[in-house]
Amino acid sequence: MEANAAKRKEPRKALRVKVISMGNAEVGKSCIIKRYCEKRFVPKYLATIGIDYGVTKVQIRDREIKVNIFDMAGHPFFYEVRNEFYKDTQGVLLVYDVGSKESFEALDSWLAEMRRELGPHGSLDSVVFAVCANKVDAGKLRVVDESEGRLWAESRGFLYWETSAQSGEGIQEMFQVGIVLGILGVIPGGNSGGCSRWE
Ligand SMILES: Nc1nc2c(ncn2[C@@H]2O[C@H](COP(=O)(O)OP(=O)(O)OP(=O)(O)O)[C@@H](O)[C@H]2O)c(=O)[nH]1
Ligand SMILES: [Mg+2]
Repeated sequence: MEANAAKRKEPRKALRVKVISMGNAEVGKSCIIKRYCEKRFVPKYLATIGIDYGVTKVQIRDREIKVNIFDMAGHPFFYEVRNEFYKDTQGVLLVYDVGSKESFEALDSWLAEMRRELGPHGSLDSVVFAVCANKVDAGKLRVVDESEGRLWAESRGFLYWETSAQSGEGIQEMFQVGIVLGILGVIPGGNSGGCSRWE
């Protein structure tokens, strides 16, 4: 009886999840993360050098989730730095710029890079991918339309979101509903006290 009472009083351990960002340089990965974590937008381009790391907390019912975000540089030059960070990833922001066909066509090579780094024993099956069609605010400059992006994502079993780090469109939903709830759905033990693989 007493042991049970003590157990009930113990604060529940925060669940930790690991999320990475992937996509060509300048598509807006860092701005999406900044918009979500700091609710602001920086118009000036500041290329990520290697990797940026940050952690943000999300409350899902009575449970605190610590979302550890590794924001990767998209420039090919940083390949050697990026490849260390793919393992144990649970959620991926896979970002392209709707004004750049090249960034959309590069999505497959980003998946290939991740697959290659995880090696023959790694698997993408339990990873949650949120494809972000970013910069939807840019209006007439758009060259990749929604149906094309959505088809690419859904044919691979990925979630698709139209986002703008500038206006904030889609960002909150993509993170909360797409990434965090998506990950909790695939973690063994879910949000009922099981530990993330990363702990
Ligand atoms: N109009 C518009 N511009 C954006 C949006 N998101 C990002 N940008 C701009 O695009 C440029 C690149 O943004 P970043 O977030 O630094 O791009 P990144 O993908 O992190 O680039 P790397 O770190 O080099 O891989 C910056 O000038 C941003 O202000 C958006 O939703 N709309
Ligand atoms: Mg960046």
